[in-house]
Amino acid sequence: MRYITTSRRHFIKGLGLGIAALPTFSMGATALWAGTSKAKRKPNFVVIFIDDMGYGDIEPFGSKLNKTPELNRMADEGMKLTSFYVAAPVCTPSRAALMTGCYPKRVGLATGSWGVVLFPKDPYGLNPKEKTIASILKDAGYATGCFGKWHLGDQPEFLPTNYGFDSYFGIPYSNDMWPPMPEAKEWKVAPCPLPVLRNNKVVDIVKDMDDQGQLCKRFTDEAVAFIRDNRDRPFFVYLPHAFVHSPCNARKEFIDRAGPARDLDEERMAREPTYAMRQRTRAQIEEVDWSAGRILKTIKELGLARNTMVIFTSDNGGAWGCSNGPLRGNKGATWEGGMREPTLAWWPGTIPANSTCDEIATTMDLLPTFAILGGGKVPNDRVIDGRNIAPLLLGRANAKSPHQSFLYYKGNNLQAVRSGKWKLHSNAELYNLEKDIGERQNVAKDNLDIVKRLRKYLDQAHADLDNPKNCRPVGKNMNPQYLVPLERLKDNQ
Ligand SMILES: [Ca+2]
Repeated sequence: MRYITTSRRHFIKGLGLGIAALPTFSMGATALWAGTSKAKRKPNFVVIFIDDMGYGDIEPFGSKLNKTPELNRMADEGMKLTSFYVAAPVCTPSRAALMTGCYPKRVGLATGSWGVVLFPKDPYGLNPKEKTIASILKDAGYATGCFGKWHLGDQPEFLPTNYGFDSYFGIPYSNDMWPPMPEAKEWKVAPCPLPVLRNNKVVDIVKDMDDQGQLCKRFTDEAVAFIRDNRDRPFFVYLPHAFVHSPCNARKEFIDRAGPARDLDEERMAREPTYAMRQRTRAQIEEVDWSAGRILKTIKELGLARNTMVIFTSDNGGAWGCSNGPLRGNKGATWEGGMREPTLAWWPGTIPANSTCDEIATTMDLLPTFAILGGGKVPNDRVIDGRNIAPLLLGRANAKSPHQSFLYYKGNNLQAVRSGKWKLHSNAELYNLEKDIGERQNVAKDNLDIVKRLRKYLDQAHADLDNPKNCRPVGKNMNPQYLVPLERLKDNQ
């Protein structure tokens, strides 16, 4: 773990504790904040989850194309996590892992019923018997809200209010699952409308690209209102943006500001839509930067900054139009570019300012970490793959990753494992990520002992997660229906 020394000092000072007085986490991480003068109540948690944004898409992670001043400030005031992973390189399983603290295969949702993700009217959904971050925090007295793209099932029993969310406003699946997309013809579903829901009720339809461009603002407005309404009690806000997933559009001011890609003329952009996509993606990235800034500003205005942890990350690697920086591969791949995410953690006075953590951490860790910090109960009647990363986030001296190994699954297929700086692919390629973050030089033949050690992790994972007894069943609805009757499609076109 690498910290900037001055930040560490600032952190200790912020807690009002000397190094020797820092409690150990075996006492319970709650002791760390409960003992401080300003943090008598439970901390609030906010997770801003971007869709399809890549490792190199924001300035704190090296973007030279996109302007992200709000995220720059968030990084200055918080921690940059440079080895933070999602547990799948596409939407649905990645979200299942975040919500449950488990590998997607563990909860039966490594894929949709017939595709790599859930599609409209899919009979599968996250099993409502799963405990989620929201249900655990709700049981611990939190107000809980989800504002944005869900994508863990669109049947009524699979919507967010069944998993511990008091409030929901958003779209039930991806924003490209709508009639105008040519791919719709190839789906095993009718070209169905893209509905907007409030709790379990359809309240609007995303009809055109102008509507698409408003989604970031609408979800942000809802999240801000929820935070204001619940300022006097602990809250958990999950803000899974539909941006920057295709079809890409943003509000006009962001499109105008992005302009044509800097190194390309307009004629070429018109000729090659890839470049137009890049410009629109840039506008979207700059709008989610605005969104993050608005959330942080609201928290500061309400005087809650020293009592609120905000995590900013993405659900999988960058797709078309995005940048994965130095990483190899992109969305859908188990190369680093598919699963390592540009992640920031912010909690002024508690998470050390302007710090960087390169230890392995994952979205699965947020469930146990939030449960412990929020006085909730980590389920002990089932396997949870995530671990408490509060020691990393809070800057405990010499804190190490709680993961001996991290597994890279593509659907139900185990394709790689990382332990420390080493990553072994199932085809026996070995990379030293510390020296070779781009996975260019296979060093297996010079490190046979390392290959052997990591191979054991793969064998253990097969023995564990290939055994159905160690996995839980997916939720199923044997008579799935479209959320919006198809006749309404004509009314809205
Ligand atoms: Ca995604």
